[in-house]
Amino acid sequence: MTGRRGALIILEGVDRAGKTTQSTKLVQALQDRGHPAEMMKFPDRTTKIGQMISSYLVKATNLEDHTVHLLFSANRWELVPLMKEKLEKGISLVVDRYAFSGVAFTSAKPGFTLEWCKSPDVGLPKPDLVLFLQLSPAEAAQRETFGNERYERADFQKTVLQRFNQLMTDPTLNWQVIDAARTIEELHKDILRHSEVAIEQAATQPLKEL
Ligand code: DGP
Ligand code: NA
Ligand code: NA
Repeated sequence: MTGRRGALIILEGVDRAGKTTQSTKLVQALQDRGHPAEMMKFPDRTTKIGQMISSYLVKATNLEDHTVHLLFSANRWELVPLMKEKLEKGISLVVDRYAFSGVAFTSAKPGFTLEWCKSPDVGLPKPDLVLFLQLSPAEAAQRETFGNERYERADFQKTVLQRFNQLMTDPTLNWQVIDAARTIEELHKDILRHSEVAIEQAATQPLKEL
């Protein structure tokens, strides 16, 4: 009775790259083409842990940097049983941010190594595809101005981008870099093409772990 499993597809990138718009369009397009698909996003601000993270991001509370890193990771872990259940049922998950944001954002702070930042996420379901929406700091600056949330500063985002570039050298992951300076429709076409390939490949492969 083992049917096809769904694919775990992640969208990553610096803030303002268009991840949320593209995740929404991708889920719709996959469903229209007969691939069961659902959207998720991290941080998931609806859980108790997610509410602590949200309060930190809107600067209503301050949390120590290691502590908040572990909370972001815990927020991913608390959704793992649900993610596995859906993937096993054949539903592909399109996820707006994952462990890579966790590592890139925390390791952009002084005093954090990539290795320390990666460790709490070891064992999470491994993505079948990581789409990196690439936007240079200059291009990002031409978009709407940043909001008031923590991390929404050009200098910090520049360091985050450097960290993402380091993470992309991992050959055990299927990273695909998408030029996010193009139109919404152009990006969408590329993203859909990579996703359909990943869905076909995932169907015959066991889900691995980070
Ligand atoms: P979003 O809701 O996608 O705008 O994400 C909120 C902010 O939190 C955004 O600046 C990216 C950052 N972020 C996302 N995941 C993590 C994480 O795991 N750790 C840290 N430190 N920051 C994260
Ligand atoms: Na944001
Ligand atoms: Na977003």
